Amino acid sequence: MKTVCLLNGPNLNLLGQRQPEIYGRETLADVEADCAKLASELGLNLRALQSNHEGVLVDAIQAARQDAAGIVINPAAYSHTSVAILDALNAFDGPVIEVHISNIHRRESFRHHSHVSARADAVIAGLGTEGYRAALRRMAQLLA
Ligand code: CA2
Repeated sequence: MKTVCLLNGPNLNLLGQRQPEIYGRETLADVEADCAKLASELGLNLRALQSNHEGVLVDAIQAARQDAAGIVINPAAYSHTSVAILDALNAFDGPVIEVHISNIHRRESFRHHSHVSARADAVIAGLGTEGYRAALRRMAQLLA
């Protein structure tokens, strides 16, 4: 069974606890559990990780080179700043799907550019937490 890595960046551990008008009411645990269930329905294995630390995310992307077929990533604020995460994703051979819960293009201008989008096979923004499940469905198609 192919493994998909679900990576979430800084502050997404607070999902469902603050700013529900922007990020919704689902917690990260809810998102990860729903994604694990959907992944198994799609014949995929899910490995989920959230970190507030850039280097931990880089390490997880490097580790994915060994055993993951695809990566779904919400790099959160690192989307807008991290060349290190982009470089790590460029060293990964499989499909990469970038997810943003909010529509970053309707927000402050510093959120409009994502370094990760230069590598992503697809970018989802503004679907709320449903974006993660949409990404997994597309990932299953790309890996079929
Ligand atoms: O819309 C997204 O998914 C973002 O990646 C979320 C990031 C933000 O920096 C990006 O520009 C867009 C922020 C994640 C913070 O998540 C929180 C969730 C609940 C409460 C507070 C923060």
